Amino acid sequence: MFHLRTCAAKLRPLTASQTVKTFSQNRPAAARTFGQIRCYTAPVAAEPFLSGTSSNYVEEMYYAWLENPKSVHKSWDIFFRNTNAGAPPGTAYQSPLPLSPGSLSAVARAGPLVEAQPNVDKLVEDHLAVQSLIRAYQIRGHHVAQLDPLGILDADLDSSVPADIISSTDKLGFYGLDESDLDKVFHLPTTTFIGGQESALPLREIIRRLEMAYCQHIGVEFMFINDLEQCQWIRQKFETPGVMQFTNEEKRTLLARLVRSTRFEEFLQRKWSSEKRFGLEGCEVLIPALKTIIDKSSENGVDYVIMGMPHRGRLNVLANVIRKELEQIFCQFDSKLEAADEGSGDVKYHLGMYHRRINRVTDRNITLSLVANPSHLEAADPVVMGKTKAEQFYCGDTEGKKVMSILLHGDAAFAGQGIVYETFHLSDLPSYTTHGTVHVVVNNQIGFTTDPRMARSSPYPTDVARVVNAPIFHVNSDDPEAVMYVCKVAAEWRSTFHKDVVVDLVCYRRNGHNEMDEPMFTQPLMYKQIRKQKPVLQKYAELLVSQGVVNQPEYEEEISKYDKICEEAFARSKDEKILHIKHWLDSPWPGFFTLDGQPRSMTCPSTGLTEDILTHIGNVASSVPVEDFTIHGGLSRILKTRGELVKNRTVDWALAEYMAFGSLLKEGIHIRLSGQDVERGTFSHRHHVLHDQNVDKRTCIPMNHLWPNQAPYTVCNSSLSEYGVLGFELGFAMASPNALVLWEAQFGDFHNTAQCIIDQFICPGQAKWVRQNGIVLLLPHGMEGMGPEHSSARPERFLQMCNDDPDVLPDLKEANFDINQLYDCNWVVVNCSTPGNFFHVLRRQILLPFRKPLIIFTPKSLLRHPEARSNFDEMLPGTHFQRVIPEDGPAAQNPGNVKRLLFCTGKEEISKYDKICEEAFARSKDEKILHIKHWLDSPWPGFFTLDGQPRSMTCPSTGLTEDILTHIGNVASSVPVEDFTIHGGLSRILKTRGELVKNRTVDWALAEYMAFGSLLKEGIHIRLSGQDVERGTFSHRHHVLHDQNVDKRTCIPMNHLWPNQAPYTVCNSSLSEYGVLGFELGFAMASPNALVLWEAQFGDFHNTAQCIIDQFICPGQAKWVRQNGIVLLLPHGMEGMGPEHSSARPERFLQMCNDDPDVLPDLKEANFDINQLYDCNWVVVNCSTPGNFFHVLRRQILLPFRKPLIIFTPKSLLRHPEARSNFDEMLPGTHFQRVIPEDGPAAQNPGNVKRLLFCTGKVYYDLTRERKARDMVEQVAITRIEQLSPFPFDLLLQEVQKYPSAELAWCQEEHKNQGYYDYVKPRLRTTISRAKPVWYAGRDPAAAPATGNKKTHLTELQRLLDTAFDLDAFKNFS
Ligand SMILES: Cc1ncc(C[n+]2csc(CCOP(=O)(O)OP(=O)(O)O)c2C)c(N)n1
Repeated sequence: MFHLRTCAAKLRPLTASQTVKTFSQNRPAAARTFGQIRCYTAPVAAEPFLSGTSSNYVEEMYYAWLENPKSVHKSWDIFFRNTNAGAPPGTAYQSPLPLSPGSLSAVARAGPLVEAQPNVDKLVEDHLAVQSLIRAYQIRGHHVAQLDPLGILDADLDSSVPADIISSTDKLGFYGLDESDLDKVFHLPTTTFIGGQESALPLREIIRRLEMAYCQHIGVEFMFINDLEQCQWIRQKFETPGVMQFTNEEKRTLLARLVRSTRFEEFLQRKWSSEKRFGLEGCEVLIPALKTIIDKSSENGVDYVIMGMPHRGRLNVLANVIRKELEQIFCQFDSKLEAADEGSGDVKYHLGMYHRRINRVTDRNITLSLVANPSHLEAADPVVMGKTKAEQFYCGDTEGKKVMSILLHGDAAFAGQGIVYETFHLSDLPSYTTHGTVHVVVNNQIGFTTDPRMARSSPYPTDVARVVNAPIFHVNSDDPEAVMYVCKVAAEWRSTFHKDVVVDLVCYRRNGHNEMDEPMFTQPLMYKQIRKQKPVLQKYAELLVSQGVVNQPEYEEEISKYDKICEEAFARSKDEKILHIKHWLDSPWPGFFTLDGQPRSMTCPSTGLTEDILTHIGNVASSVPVEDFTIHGGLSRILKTRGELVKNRTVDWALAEYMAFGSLLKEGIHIRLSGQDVERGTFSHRHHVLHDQNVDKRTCIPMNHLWPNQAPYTVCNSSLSEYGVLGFELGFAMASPNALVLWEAQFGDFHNTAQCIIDQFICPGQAKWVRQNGIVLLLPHGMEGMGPEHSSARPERFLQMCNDDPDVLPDLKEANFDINQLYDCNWVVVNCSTPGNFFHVLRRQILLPFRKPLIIFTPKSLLRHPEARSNFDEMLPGTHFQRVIPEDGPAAQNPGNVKRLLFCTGKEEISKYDKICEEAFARSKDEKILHIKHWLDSPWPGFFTLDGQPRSMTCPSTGLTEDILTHIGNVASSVPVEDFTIHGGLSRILKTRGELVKNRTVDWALAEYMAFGSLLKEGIHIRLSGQDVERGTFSHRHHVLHDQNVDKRTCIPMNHLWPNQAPYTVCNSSLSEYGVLGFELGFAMASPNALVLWEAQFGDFHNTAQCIIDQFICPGQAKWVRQNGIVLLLPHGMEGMGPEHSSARPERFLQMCNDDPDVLPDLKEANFDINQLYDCNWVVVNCSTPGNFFHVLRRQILLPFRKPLIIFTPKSLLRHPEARSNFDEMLPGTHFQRVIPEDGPAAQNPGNVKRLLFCTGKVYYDLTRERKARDMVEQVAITRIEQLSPFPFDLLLQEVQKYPSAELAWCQEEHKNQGYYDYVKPRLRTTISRAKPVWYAGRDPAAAPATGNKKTHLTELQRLLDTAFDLDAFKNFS
């Protein structure tokens, strides 16, 4: 879209003589009042005292009043106020008071009366019109600013010009003005600075200056800000004429920075042309932009900048902003680089950095830290904020003058991810504010393959920032000087107001999402334009050469100087043999470890305390340590009870926590406890903040009155965000090992809305990023009849993620066994049954010589349970945390008589609370039957029988006739509309598809096509939604074709399959998993006759929607009798992509299946397989062939009931030449194979088979390749489990029985505590009545889902294969 340029361009420029000397010229420089502009609307002529001759005088009065109401006589003030307030004609005037000296001076200033102006109303109206015109530009000027460097898009997604912006002279009519008014001079209101030294200008010039300020390459969005002073500040920065001037020196620095940014990407492209690097091309200006923000902030006193950023341009930022040595970066491209220390080696796009250096512009010290980040976009936002807050806290920077944060964002992620909003809402909370973050958006107007129109509903991607009144500066990134200017203003804004600000760099992405990706498939016209686009460096260099600021040889010299730096670093990088991940630490903890990074000891002192200390803390905890402070009567009673406990040398839960905290504070350890309602405690047991009942907002925190010179205690009720707040506290805990940072969930189950922080940072943080962290999670947990919503913190999930091996007994005699175990683990999980033990574990957390996250399941009823008390004796010096509390009753006296040893953890069985529940239950007995079905929100009329049963318990064949397969195949490989030009690369893809169809074969994409296409024929609506699903993340699907010649013309062949077919909806979603999965679940609720699928970009991203999975999809039917047939497609597989992209966490889905691993169902039951499906809570499959994928999709609809279906989908198999299925596998009579048995030579002579390997999914292809290479096709059989849950006991029993002499082994690529093993092993053992062991061949347990080091990945894979085919591998264990 090309905006109509506004009329000022057509108007004559203002000449010197036109700067008219007006009546107002002699007035003193405006003492601007910043008051709201009042509208002078009353018909003035109706006032009795107004006549032609006085109107000039009135006009003068009016102007004087506008500028300062006090400068005119009170009577005039009242008059203007009244008219302004809409007083009817004749009523605004009130008799003047006697003239005061002040008003006389106003009269005097009016000077001699000049020729009468007949129409004072018109004059006033025109002035008001001009005022609203100015205001219109201030509010809406950005909508017409030229922000898109490509000149074809609208940054605000709207091509229209607002009615009140003067895009042609006829639009003056909107204001009651016309062309003849253009040369009239208007007085300027106090709310504009366009006049500079002038206080009046001709209209023509007013419009021109407004255009210059608001409609060029900068679009300023700020008029929503409630604070007038801040608005004025911004207006002054952007409106003052000539404000955007740069010295030649500044221009040369800018050019040099652009050279570095541009040439760095070019260098990488030259050296590693087939490597992904998520280059910055199209937004090279980011580097000078960040440097400007840092320079300006440094000038204003900042000496520590903490940054968080996503993939785009990360390497460039590391190299040119943080100044990581180039060789350290270049060597990361060497896949053979070995890791010297622990850590995933997935360095390039994820690891952080910490660097202290001199800022060359300000000559001051500056420390820069880039926080390590996972692939989950925006997840690092709150972490950066938390770290910033901590650094501010530790250096006493209470106003954020020394430490600040900069967050970088992509446009799609900024708009899509809810965590952005949650983080903004922390920005002004007293215990969370970092006093302003500068946000920089790399707004390349695309998210992977998705257009902004499909990715957000707001005009700009930045609108989320408006909720906190942050100004937003949109800027065309092809104008480097404009960019520098807004960056300077942004930095000044932060240092002036200490509030967030957003710089929106409107740019483009020169290549595909990564350098391997073809963007023309989906954005043909945009990319045609991009191909023509001159790089910004070239443009700017030409400009400076033309201005004589530099000459061509100087420019070329600058380039070759930097190229040489790169080349030399490249040569040096070849010497780097070993990767020191520790060099990539974002938060070193100086002094905590030895110089070579080891703990200073491997012991932990006693965590006990002297009686004195316990008593002192207990006394403070049960008192009000300030004068004249009235607490609530109920609280007095609570404190009194506490006091009695202390007297009796006992503690309950709250007191135990008090003692732990209070004693650590004495030892100089800062404690920070944050979470929803933590100050009082969700269960009203804590009361760490006392509230004066008489004085509003007067509070007292006794914990801060414990000791002289104690460390401070921060306890803070948080906002209602788990994701944001847990991320923040994690960041806080990162900054120093000498603080105990705790996050408490309101109930434990709410942790899943922060699942991403747990999965991506807390659990694997050390393994991925060599970064220890001692954060503590307090998760209230316990089955107390509170229902599914409040009972469980899901301990199983935390335990499954522990990195220890269940099958390996460690050396129990090792010195310091317990401490070593702690040192080796990824996190510590505890569930205390006594307050004393809770006290000890909290103290141990700090007294340990290293840091590990600590997950504590905390009780609810035990908080008040009379037996859940500990004696001081359990907490005295010499005592410590008891990992196991042994039996100490009579059974322990006569252990020989004991018949059964019960193990348990946490809450004891019989509690007072249980009794309360029993009583309530007894009362509820009058209600005889609860018909939950009466509470159904979406009945599916006709789908079930009248009594809600399935209409059958069978499923027809899911096969199709050859005709149907061929027809769908043909459409899938063609363009079914006329005159439609597709991309050449896509033509080749479709041609290959056509050949597959001719050969009666399908690959993954075709199999999906056939499943969808055939269901559409049968009247089933299909809806596929998710990020970039139209093309497919792996560019394999291509369900939407894009005409290469006509903008936005698309074709969906799937909708051209059959006459009267059901419609197919395929839609790229916004970058929100939580929102979109929830939406699709809702869509699937409405009717059972639609196949609704949500695809994750990569399977691991499902955890930002964990709440939808945990609360709705998994237990929906059990909780709400509501079936749902939603399908989740989760790309999964270990392909050396690193920890961020490998795993969809199958173990988590399998762990949530409701079948019992120890119970063998009745295998002879009729329709066993269908009954199993009917009984399960969801179905989990991992197909190894396209044909089976086709069948399971069709089965989903042909089943007579609905269950959620979780499919782990492959990545490399999409193009694997062996991952093909023949039409024969899809013909009528065929069906989904829950198990695919061995069908090679081993199956011919099953008696000879020595080993039966079970596996699922892609690893099958690795196994068969290896088996062939080792010539073991006779000895080893491979059986694929395609439907993991419900577990195909029946078919697997047949398999095992077929190979009587075979050892059984489970093979998986995933780490041992992940994948399928924990689910499959006990069920396989149940199948065979535990007659044989089920061995394991695969990776060891781990905290992170994969290594990021290619070499390690391949070594691990080979080890897996070696174990699988070494027939002696398990000998030693038998
Ligand atoms: C939470 C999350 N969901 C999905 C993805 C997959 N993903 C990677 S990049 C990308 C597009 C990002 O677009 P944008 O934010 O505009 O940044 P750009 O790549 O254009 O710089 C997506 C969806 C992700 N990394 N994180």
